[in-house]
Amino acid sequence: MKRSLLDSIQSPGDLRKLPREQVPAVAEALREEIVQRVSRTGGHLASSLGAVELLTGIHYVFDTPQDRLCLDVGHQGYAHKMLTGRREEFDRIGKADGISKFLRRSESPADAFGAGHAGTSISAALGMARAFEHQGKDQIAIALIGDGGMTAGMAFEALNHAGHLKQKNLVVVLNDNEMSISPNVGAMGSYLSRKLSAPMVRRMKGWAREFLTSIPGDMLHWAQKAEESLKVFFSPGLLFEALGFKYVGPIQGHRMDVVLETFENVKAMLANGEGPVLVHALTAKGHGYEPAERDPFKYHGVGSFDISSGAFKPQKPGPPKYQKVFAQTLIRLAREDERIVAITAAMADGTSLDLFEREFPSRFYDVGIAEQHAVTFAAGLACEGMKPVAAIYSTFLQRAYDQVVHDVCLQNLDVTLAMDRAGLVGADGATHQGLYDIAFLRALPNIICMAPKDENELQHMLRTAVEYDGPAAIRYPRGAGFGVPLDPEIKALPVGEAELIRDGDDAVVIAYGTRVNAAEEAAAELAAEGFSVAVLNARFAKPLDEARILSVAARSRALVTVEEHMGMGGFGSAVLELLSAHGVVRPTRCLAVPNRLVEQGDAAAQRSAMGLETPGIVQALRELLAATGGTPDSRDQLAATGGTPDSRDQLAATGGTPDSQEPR
Ligand SMILES: Cc1ncc(C[n+]2csc(CCOP(=O)(O)OP(=O)(O)O)c2C)c(N)n1
Repeated sequence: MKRSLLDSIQSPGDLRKLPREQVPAVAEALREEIVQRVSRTGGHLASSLGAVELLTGIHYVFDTPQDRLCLDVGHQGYAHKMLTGRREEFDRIGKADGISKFLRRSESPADAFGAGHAGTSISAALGMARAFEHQGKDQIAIALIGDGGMTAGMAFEALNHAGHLKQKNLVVVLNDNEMSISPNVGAMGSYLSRKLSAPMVRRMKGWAREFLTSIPGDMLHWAQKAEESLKVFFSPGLLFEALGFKYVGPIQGHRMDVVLETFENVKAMLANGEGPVLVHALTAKGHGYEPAERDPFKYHGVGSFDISSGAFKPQKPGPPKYQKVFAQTLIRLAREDERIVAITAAMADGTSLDLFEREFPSRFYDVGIAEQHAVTFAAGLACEGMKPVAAIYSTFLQRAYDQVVHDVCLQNLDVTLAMDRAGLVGADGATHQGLYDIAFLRALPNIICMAPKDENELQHMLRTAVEYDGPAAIRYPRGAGFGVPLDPEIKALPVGEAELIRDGDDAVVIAYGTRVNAAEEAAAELAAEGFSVAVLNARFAKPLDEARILSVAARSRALVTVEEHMGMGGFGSAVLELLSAHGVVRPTRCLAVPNRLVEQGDAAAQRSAMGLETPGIVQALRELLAATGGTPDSRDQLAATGGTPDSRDQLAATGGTPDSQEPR
């Protein structure tokens, strides 16, 4: 790579050694390098280009990392990463052992706060600012948040609190590009809109100021009132000032000179005890790279692309994505039932609900980055007889847990939660893993939880969920399905009924969701060795098909469960709880994600390493079968533990029968 001005910058301290006149060139070099690097690796292009000057300005003016910088989401932070010693590591961004696409405290001391989910930066920065005050330290905390992030309720909770505390060492920089991933939603966005803050407003404020200085003293009071009124009517800062912030802006966020001057003024304001301060910067997503500027939505998160044309590498045609099957199914169901409405929290494209919006614009809601509101809004709709389907990534639903508990499940409301990106998410890493939802949902009253084995079953599950009169959750993964044919007729499945895919009595694999396919392959492999292994597609983690599970377990020597979820509290745990409640003891292996932080990496490789693919299941079965007798037909160990393949005694003693159909 050719020599760059950035070569001399390994830390913000190095940046601050440069004369002020050179800072615009640093911003330019960063922009060029972001385009270069992301064109090879993929990543968050448009957001990062839009924040180059703001990040450069913050690091130049403030004493980072002593002054703490908290980035909201962290996806806009590539310039920050490059200015803090991680430039050479970009080739492994999002890859196993590489740098994160978001922020991790463990990655750099410059990442003051870990991030990946939106709306957290102001709360975290306020906590830090407060800690400095407790500790008598003279440090500043800065939050950089987008107008999308600002639609998160948490951001307002933090602003409200910061204003109340009159937090003098806190700066919030609002990076306002009028975009979330897609165009931002809501009154807040329009309120901040540059149309309101147009030059006319500034001119009027200027006239007011001139007027103030030209009038005699006794009229000053009235004139000040007049200026206040102007602000009231025209300034987008009114809200922030009402919340107790000094509002600075709107400034042009791509004019490096303006950005530097503004931050210097803000620093002086803080020194003068005038904090907290909110800087409102107007920016353009994708700024400086024409294709991204023209279509910032398309270039929000990209794969590799050709810099000169902006063209992406053509994708190999493959099976349809779960997301598309989900949206197309919902469209079909909505054609039949006008009570169905669809809700997304700023992920219309990611969930494919943009397809639904096209056909049913008035029955589609993008609520902004507001998962909590999305769930309770759905609850309200359900109270009045609508059938809301909220498609929320598994990881983002975590934020709305109490809303799921208190507003949906406790009241037994007819809400469908479509949990997208359930399971391992690959390059997005730890903050985005969908690995906890079975555990956090199955404990709740009234809700039913299901996971399809493939994209065809997803269709049927969606109908099942929508027709079920109560809360229903479906988890399905990111990306392409298996390419199975889609049944033309979409049928509701019997709630709580598993599907016996393959019978056998040496062992049984009970698989949940997309692991069913691997379980089938494993059973086939063992069949070639003379073992007969049953495969049960559980379909439901709640209610479990208790009768069927107890029946297959009772006639097997060994049992394996498999799921793409944390082992603790997951589907396997549910099966073990059932077996133990009925005294059915079988050597069991629960194949699941181990209870540790799962970082970014190739999802398929991670699955293999965790034993969740066919070889892992085969190995678990072999080990269990060897430990319970070894030969295909030996049942001795089973007999020794009190069970026989055909004995139903234990079950009968506990009131269950293998074929009983309840509870469903
Ligand atoms: C709680 C949560 N919900 C959804 C997302 C997905 N998401 C990532 S970036 C983004 C848009 C952020 O918009 P904004 O803050 O304006 O930043 P910009 O990309 O416009 O710079 C969304 C919705 C998330 N990270 N966290």
